[in-house]
Amino acid sequence: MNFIKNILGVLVLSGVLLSCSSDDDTGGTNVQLRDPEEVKIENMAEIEGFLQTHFFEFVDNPQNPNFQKFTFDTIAGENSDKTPIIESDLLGSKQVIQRGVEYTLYYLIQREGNLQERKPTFADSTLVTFQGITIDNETFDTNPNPVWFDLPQTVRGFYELLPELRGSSGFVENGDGTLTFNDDFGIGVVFVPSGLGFFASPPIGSPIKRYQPIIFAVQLYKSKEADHDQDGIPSFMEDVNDNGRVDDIPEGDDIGDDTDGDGLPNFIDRNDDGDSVLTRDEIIINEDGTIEFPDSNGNGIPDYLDDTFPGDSNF
Ligand SMILES: [Ca+2]
Ligand SMILES: [Ca+2]
Ligand SMILES: [Ca+2]
Ligand SMILES: [Ca+2]
Repeated sequence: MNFIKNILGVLVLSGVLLSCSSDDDTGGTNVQLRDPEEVKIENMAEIEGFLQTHFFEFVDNPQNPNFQKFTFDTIAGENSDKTPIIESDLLGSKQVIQRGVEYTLYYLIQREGNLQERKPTFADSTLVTFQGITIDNETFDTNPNPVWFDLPQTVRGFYELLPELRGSSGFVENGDGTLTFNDDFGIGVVFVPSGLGFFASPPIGSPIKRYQPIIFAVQLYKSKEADHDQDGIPSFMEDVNDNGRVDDIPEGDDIGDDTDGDGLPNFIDRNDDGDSVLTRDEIIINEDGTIEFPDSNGNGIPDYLDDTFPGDSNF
């Protein structure tokens, strides 16, 4: 069942999903979404409660060595002596700001991955397997076959884990067309508050409840730097407002990620400033792969983001 592939694949813009679903749920009448800050406080208490009351085990899977499984259980009865996740040396956290709300995102790094391999950026393509688990410890999907994910199309709580991991040093091809990766790929788990997950709009048919935190256990085998619009600028460098997302729509004081306001965020726009010259022709890519951003008229704005240079006089 490729359920998770579908649910991750459809979450292109959580804002769009939120507005769609509030209409869908009610046949068009307005549903008041809950206050994200209030939901966050509840979710963080749930997640921290889970980390305090549960331990984890990493179970070998002889049938598929590339897909070892994480299991969680409560610290009680015969498991009273287990170490709660919150005390694990493998537990880390980072602060993530999404739509003005600051979240603490907890994650476990079971194994970082091969140190010679690159860490993906938040906007890259990644070859992964994963399990999805609700905070009620119910598995809502397992996807044991490696699949390429375009991180900007996944929920933020998922893609924020990937830059903490590295891929494997290689693989062997089995006779049947499958691959077995060397046992040095990255393995991690992330505990996702709903504001960085599905919020009010869990995928239809899944056991995830509205506003419920979820957990992803992820294996990273390989990653590729993405340049979605092939304009020569890697996608992670097209996060104009520098907030860890590439698809922001301008809102109030926030310039968003769409310089020319044509509805295409820069990472999928080949002409970022909408003038007469494509982005690729307004930057310099050196032989060693480094990129220069000329500012020909010296106004402090690089040419590729400056619609006054050379301007649209040719049109
Ligand atoms: Ca952004
Ligand atoms: Ca644009
Ligand atoms: Ca672009
Ligand atoms: Ca320009």
